Amino acid sequence: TVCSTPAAVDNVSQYACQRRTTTENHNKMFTDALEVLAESSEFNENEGRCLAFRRAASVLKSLPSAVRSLGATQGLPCLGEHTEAVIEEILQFGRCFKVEEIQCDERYQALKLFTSVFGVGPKTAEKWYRRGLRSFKEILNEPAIQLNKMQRAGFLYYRDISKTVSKAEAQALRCIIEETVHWIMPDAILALTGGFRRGKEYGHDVDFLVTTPELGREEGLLLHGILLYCEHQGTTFDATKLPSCNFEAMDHFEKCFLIVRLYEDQVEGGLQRNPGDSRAWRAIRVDLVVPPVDRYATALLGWTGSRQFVRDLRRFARKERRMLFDNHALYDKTKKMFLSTTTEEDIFVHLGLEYVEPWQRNA
Ligand code: 8DG
Ligand code: MN
Ligand code: MN
Repeated sequence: TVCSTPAAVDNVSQYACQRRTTTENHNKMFTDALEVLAESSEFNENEGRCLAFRRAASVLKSLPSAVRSLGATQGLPCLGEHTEAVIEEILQFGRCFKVEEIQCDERYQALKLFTSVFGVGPKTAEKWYRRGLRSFKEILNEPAIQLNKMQRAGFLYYRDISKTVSKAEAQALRCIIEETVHWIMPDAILALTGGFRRGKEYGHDVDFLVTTPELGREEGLLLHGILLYCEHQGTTFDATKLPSCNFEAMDHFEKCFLIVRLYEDQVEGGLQRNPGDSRAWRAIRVDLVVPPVDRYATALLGWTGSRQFVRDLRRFARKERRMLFDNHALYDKTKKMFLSTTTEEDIFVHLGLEYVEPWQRNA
């Protein structure tokens, strides 16, 4: 045989929630390519293909070493023939021609650029592309285009928020938000979630969960003083409507999609700045979610991500356990009852899964 499968690669689960995936990706060359293919499928509204490429990339991210031959991928789940072909091509030529073709494609480039603006999703991006628009300048100079409040802020702070956020910047924001939240409510609980909770060094935003020890007091918990922009969504959560027929990705908790100002002297080691920018501050994207305390664990698991990890946790619950899991609750369809979830560990125990630490959820 050309290559035997290393022992550590045996029995890789098809579910990301049964794999341990750190931030150390030994197969970035392959996963970057697969993510371009996934994104392109998404732009073409081919959800099945998009998911297949994302699953394949996620499996490769979990491997303890780099794939050096096609034989090494033998027995791995979720690698379809398209993915195999991509891996083979990269192994042979160091690049994938299909990926390069996509990256040169005018439509892909435009949709990627447009969706990089805060408040612009694939639908809006497609609409602008169909109108013949190709650049920000063309969009901003087109009188017929009505930007909403979120998109206007997205363009206004584009330079800053399209740049990564460092761990030090996230930490500084945590202190500021903590101080503000505690000033309003001294016993409030604040948790850093998202990529930074998973141990990532850089992120595209900073995600927080806020709640109060006493149920109900979290209602209307508002922030003042540091907000440049606030896309506020009041709670639409209704416990009597659970379990919802389709346990969804989006949740009903009160939340804010923010852009906040962070000052130079608030960050240890200073700000990440654009060249030539001498301002004493930068704008940063922050997500703030306020679940009631009895939903804290499910919300924390959902908002810690990664997206792929949580997606597979839901799929595992549904397919393997006849349970429904989302940001609000864990429901057992066989017993027809909600399961008590005080901590993340409880959720893993109910699902019969080994606990996976946040830093191992980078699927
Ligand atoms: P990054 O910001 O460093 O790029 O990575 P991330 O922190 O993992 O991604 P994110 O886009 O900030 O999302 C963090 C988690 O929040 C992710 O698992 C998805 C989850 N999430 C929900 N509901 C919602 C929602 O309504 N909007 C967004 N943007 N994310 C949500 O559970
Ligand atoms: Mn994030
Ligand atoms: Mn976020």
